Amino acid sequence: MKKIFSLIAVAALSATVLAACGNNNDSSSGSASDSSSSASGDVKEITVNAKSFEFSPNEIKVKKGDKVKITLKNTDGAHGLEIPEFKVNLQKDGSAEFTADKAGTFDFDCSVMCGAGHGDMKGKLIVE
Ligand SMILES: [Cu+2]
Repeated sequence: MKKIFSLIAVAALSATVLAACGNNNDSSSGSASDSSSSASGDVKEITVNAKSFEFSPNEIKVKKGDKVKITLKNTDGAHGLEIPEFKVNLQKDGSAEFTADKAGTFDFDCSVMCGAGHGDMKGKLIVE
């Protein structure tokens, strides 16, 4: 009887080790492909149009690790674009680049006092 138990124990142990190895391989190959895709150097170019008193689009989605080039274009009035989390602050038409190195939802807003609707000029940058 004892021999059978030890055989079962050995079989269970090796099965666990094999399963653990399999899991490790899965996760390491997964993260390897993740890092290679973010290291590909792609720059996501996004143009945000600003008018009184609205951004278009007012929701931007990027992937974590993306290099983002954001361009502000004033179509009506003089507005700015500020993303404090990524130290972006455009105060007139122009571009800024940053790396979306953290996931989450971050607010952006107008950084130039542009009038009555200034406080309503808000948008969201979503990094997934
Ligand atoms: Cu404003």
